[in-house]
Amino acid sequence: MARHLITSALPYINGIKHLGNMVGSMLPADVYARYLRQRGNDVLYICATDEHGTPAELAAKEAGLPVAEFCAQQHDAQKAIYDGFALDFDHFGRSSSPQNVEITQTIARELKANGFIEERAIRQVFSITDDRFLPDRYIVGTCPHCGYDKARGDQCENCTRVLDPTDLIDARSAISGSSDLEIRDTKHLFLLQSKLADEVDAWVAEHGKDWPTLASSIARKWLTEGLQDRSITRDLDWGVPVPADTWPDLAAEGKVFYVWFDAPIEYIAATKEWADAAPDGETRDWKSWWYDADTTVRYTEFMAKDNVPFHTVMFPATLLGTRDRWKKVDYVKAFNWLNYYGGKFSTSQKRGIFTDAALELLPSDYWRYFLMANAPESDDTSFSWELFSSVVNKDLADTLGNFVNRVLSFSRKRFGDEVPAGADAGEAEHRLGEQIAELLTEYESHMEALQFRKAAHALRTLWSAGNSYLEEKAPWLEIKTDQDAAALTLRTAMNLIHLYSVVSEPFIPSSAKAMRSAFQLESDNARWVTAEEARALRSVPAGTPFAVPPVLFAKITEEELASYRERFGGEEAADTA
Ligand code: B3M
Ligand code: ZN
Repeated sequence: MARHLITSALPYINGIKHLGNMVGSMLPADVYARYLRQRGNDVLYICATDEHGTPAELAAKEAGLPVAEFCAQQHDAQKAIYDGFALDFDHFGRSSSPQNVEITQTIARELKANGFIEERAIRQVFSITDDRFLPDRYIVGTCPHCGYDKARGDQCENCTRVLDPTDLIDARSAISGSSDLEIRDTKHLFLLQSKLADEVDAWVAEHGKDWPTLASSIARKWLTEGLQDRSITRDLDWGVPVPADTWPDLAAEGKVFYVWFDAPIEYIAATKEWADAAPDGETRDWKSWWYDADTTVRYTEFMAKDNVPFHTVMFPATLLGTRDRWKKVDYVKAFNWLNYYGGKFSTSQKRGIFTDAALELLPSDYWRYFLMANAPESDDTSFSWELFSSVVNKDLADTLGNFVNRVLSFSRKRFGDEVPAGADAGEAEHRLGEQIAELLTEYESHMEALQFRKAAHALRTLWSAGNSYLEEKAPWLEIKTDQDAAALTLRTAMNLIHLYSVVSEPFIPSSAKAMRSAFQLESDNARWVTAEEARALRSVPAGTPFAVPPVLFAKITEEELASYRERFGGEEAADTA
């Protein structure tokens, strides 16, 4: 039994995420984790909210809440939505946890001991009015490059150039608006990435060979441009404190680690949170997943492309620099952008569909299937309500849902509420069995390769095969002349339904469960189907009681389509972007 560690990029705490975030990190990770579990692997799927940094402090301020309270509320709000999407995390933690404080500090100490963290004096902007330093987004002003007057201390949103707060013209505090600022000398910790560059390069050369091009090319690009030493502390109230035993001066000044330093470490810490939360009588060994686990655990990370540099270069540099036996990533599954009618989904401009609104509209399986079948894997893809409703109507309602309902209702009407026996399998059933076994192998190979669009396509082809079989056999005609022939067709089709219920689970878990529980089998679970079982189509024997589940997928009507377009904005919303 293989051990699989899976993480998805940690959603930032400052607000509800949109569907573009969902499809590039958590959803594919959940699909993959479910698939591997069904196949009997030992899987640990870990995620958490990313809670530190200036955006969290500023969002809390805007909400009028102390930052700790704001984060606690937002964590619960996000968690509830992910439950709604049926994301089956083994643990959904918080980067502000005591476990993360402990492990982040440990790693920082190790880096210092090995000469990879150094204290340096730098000049920073200090606000007299606010009585504090103004890092990153706490300072705004005019961009020296393009003249945009709301550029932030870390970056100009208009021309995208990376800035240093001291570059800004007419700088002012984002907190008070005060321009009573001065430059003060202060000390910060720097991670000496330049000293680790060769090692990271060698590590990427060895381990990045099998990553998707999107991930390896971004890693290469960063390495070619050269790894710079980076400041990894900030003057903020909220964050992992610099440990006083190692840096007493900086700790006394209240410095905390930079959010991108502690966020990836939370993957490890959240695993410890999971272990610490074990119910009585159960022991969970977090260390065996992360320590000395090079050959025993396969670690897969999911993220959108903007997060790739941090995961393929900076986090590995951090772990390599510890000279300790921390597990590093084996496979980086990176995604492009999902757009909204060709324009960007945007949290700040509230354009596109947010995860909470999506769930208010339709059950999670509709979204899960659509998003994965159109995942931005090889390129950016675009959401439109037209495409969404056509995929839902064709694939889910017509191809799968209708098949299930038609078969079960017809059989109940003609043969009662047990699976009918009928004739022995004939030529058509043997052909079908071969075809299903073959399609299943294809589906599995795409899942193993983490090719989700192709996997969704193969799944839909499996569903279609059932429809073709049914059309070919036409039990509604067979029944007029040969009851046994009709019963055989229906029993075979019911076995297909059961097979679908198992193999569709990664994509549409709630509907899959409804399909599976239509049959009252003695022992039933979602354990994966073997090729032999697929060929035989006999898992549900004659005489098994069954019920007809409520309609699995309702079609999206023209009126609904129009109302969604109206409410969320269609083309126009993107045009004005
Ligand atoms: N929170 C991504 C983001 O919000 C960031 C991911 C952290 S993963 C360690 O864009
Ligand atoms: Zn600019």
